[in-house]
Amino acid sequence: MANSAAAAASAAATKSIIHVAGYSSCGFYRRATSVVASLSLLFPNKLQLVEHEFASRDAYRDWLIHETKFRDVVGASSSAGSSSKQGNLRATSHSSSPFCWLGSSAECTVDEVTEFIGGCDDTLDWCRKFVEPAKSSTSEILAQMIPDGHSPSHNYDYDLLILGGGSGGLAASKEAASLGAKVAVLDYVKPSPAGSKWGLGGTCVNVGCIPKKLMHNAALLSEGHKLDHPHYGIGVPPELEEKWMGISQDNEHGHHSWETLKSNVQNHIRSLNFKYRVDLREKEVTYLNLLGSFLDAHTIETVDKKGTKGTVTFSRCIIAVGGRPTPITCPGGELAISSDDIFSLDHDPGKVLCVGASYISLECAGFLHGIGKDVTVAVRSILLRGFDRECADMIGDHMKSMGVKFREEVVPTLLEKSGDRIKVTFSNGESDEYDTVLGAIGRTGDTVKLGLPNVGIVTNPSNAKIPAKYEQTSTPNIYVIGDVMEGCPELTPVAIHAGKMLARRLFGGSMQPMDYRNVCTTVFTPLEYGTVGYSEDDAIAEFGAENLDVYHKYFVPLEWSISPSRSYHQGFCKAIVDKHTNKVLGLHYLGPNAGEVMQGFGTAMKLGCTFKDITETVGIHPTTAEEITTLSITKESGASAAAGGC
Ligand code: FAD
Ligand code: NA7
Repeated sequence: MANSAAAAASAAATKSIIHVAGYSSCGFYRRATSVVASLSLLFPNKLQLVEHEFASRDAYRDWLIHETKFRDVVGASSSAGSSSKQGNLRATSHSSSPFCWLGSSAECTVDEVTEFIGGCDDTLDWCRKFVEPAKSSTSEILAQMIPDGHSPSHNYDYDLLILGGGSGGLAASKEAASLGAKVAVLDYVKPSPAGSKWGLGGTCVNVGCIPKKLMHNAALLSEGHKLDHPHYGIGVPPELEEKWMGISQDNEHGHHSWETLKSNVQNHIRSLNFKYRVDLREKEVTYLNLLGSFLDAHTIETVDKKGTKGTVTFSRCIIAVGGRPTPITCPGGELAISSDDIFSLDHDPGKVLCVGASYISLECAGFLHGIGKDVTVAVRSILLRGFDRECADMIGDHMKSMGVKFREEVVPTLLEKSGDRIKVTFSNGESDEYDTVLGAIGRTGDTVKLGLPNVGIVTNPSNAKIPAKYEQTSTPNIYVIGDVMEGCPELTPVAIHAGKMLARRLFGGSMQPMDYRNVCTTVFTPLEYGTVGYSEDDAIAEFGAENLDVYHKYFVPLEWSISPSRSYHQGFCKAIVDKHTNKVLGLHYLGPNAGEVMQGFGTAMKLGCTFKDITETVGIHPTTAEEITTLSITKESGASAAAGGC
C-alpha cells in the first residue's frame, strides 16, 4: 500500500475523508472505526470518519458483492498514479470486513472515491502514517533524473570524470569507484592573486574549515590563558595567589608566535593532502593533477603545470570545482589578501582589517583577535546576513566586548600602499592604516574558464554558479555538486553528502535525492554559534508570529562561571516552535562547543522532532547542551529568560 502510505503522509496538509464499511459485530470493523474516530476527534480539521455500518455479516457481504461497480471504481482509482496494479486487484477481490477507502466527500458514490486503503490492518497502518511527524527527509521522494545516455559499453576513457578534488569531488569519486565505475578526478589549484597554492583536497582542508578551526582553537586557548587560567589557579605565581583570588583581572595574552601556529597548521594540511592521494589510489580512483575545461559534452581539455595540453573523454562528468573568494574591486583592491592566503601567510598579519561581515570575515576577525592582533571589521550593512538576527547581534556584542573593532556601514573605496602598510579609505571618508587587509565579501563559483558554453551550460551571472535539478545540469550527462551548484549551502558535509548520493544514483541504482533542508552548521566566532532550521525572522515571515512559540534562555556556561573576567559573557539558546503541531522549526545556541552541541539536535530535527521530544529528553549534567532541553520560557510570556541554578 505504498500509494496509500504516501497519501497518509501528505494527508496532514489537507482534510482526509476516510470511509469504513463493515458489519456491526465485526471486531476488526469496530477496531478500525474506533481508531479513525479517535484521530478525527483529535484532528477535526484534518480527518473525517464516515461509517457504513451493516446490521449483519450477510447484509455487509451482500453490499460488497453486489456493489461491484462501486468496487471496480475503488480498485481503478487506487492504482491511479501508481505503477503497482496490486491495489486494483485487492480492491476488487476484497471480501472481508472492514472495507476502507478515501473519498473526496462524505458521499458514498462512485464519483467521490479517491483511493482504496484496504482492511483493518491497512487502515491502522494508514493511521500510523497519518500521525507520524511530517518527514523532514526527502527519503520518500524519488529523484527523477533525465536519462543521460550512459551505457556500460561506451568507448570513453572513463565512466565518470570529476572536475575538482575537493570535499564533494573526492567523496563522489570514491563512492562511484566502490560501485564499480571507472573514475578519474582532475584537481588543479590555480594560485590566488597573492600567489598562494596548495595541494589535493580543495577548500575545506587547505584554505577553509581545517586551518580555520585550528586557528580558532589557538584563539580559544589564548583566550582561556587570558581570561580563565588565573582564576583556575593556572600559571599564578605563589606570591600573587592572594591578589588573583576572586579578583576580576585580565591576564595578558602572552606571547603568540604566528610562525609556529602557521607552520604547524600547514604541516597538518600537508599530511592530509598526502592521505587524500593515498586514499584515491587505494580506492582505485585515477588522480590527474591537471586543469580541465570542456571541449564538448564528453571531452575535457587538460593542461598541466608546464602548459602541456591533452584530452580526456568520459561518459558522465560531475563538476565539483567549488568557488573562490570574490575580490575587492575598489582601486587598490589587489593589495588585499583573502582566506586563500591568510592561513599560510609567511609573516605575522599584524594590524588587520577584515572586509565583510559574514561567516568567514567574522571567524577570521575572531581568531586573529584571539591570538592578540588588533582587528577591525568593515561592515557594509548587517552582521551574518541570513542567520538569526538576535544571535548575530549577540555575536557582534560579544566580539566588541572582547576588543574587536567594528566600522559600521562602510565599504573600502581606496586601498593604497603607505610604506609597509596599506592605507584604507572608507566610504564615509574616514581612513586608517593596516598591515593586512583581508577581503571576505563572499565567494564566486569557479566556472569562468570552464568552457561551459561549449556544453550549453549557463551560469547565474551574479555568482557564476551552475543551476541544476537533483544535481543534474541542463546537459543531462553533466552533473554538479557542492559550492559551485546554485542554491547549495557552502558547507563541506553538504558537498560530501550530495556527492555520495549522486554517485549512488548514477552507479548504484538509487533514486534517493539529497536533502538540503535542516542542515545544521556552526559559526566559529569567539562566541560560537550552532544553528539548525529556521531563524526567528524567517519563521515569522513564513508562518506568522501568532503561530509560533519562541522559547529562549540566557545562561552562564559553568566553565566560565568562576572567571570574573567573563562576567560580561553569556550563552544563549532558543527554540522556534510551531504553536499548533509543537514541531521544532529552528534551534539556536550560542556558547562553548556549539558544533558538538548542535550535531545531535540536527538528527532530531531531521526526524521532525517536537519541542516536547526535546524537553522530555533527560539532559546531561552539567553541560551547556542541557540548557536546550530545559527551555521553558516563551518570549510571549514576558518572563525572565535568565537561567536558574541546577
Ligand atoms: P572545493 O573544496 O572548493 O574543491 C574544488 C576543487 O576543484 C579545488 O581543489 C579546486 O582547485 C579544483 N578546481 C577548480 N577548477 C578546476 C579545474 N578547472 N580543473 C581542475 N580542478 C579544478 N564548511 C564547513 O562545513 N564548515 C566550516 O567550518 C567551513 N569553514 C570554512 C572556512 C573558510 C575560510 C572557507 C573559505 C570555507 C569554509 N567552509 C566550511 C566551506 C567549505 O570549505 C566548502 O563548502 C567546501 O570545501 C566545498 O567543497 P567543494 O567540493 O564544493 O569545492
Ligand atoms: P557571504 O556569506 O556571502 O557574506 C559576504 C559578506 O561580505 C556580507 O557581510 C556582505 O555584506 C559583505 N559584502 C559583500 N560585498 C561587499 C562589498 N563589495 N564590500 C563590502 N562588503 C561586502 O560570504 P562569506 O565569505 O562570509 O561566506 C561564504 C560561505 O563560505 C559561507 O556560507 C560559509 O559556509 C563558507 P551584505 O550583508 O551583503 O551587506
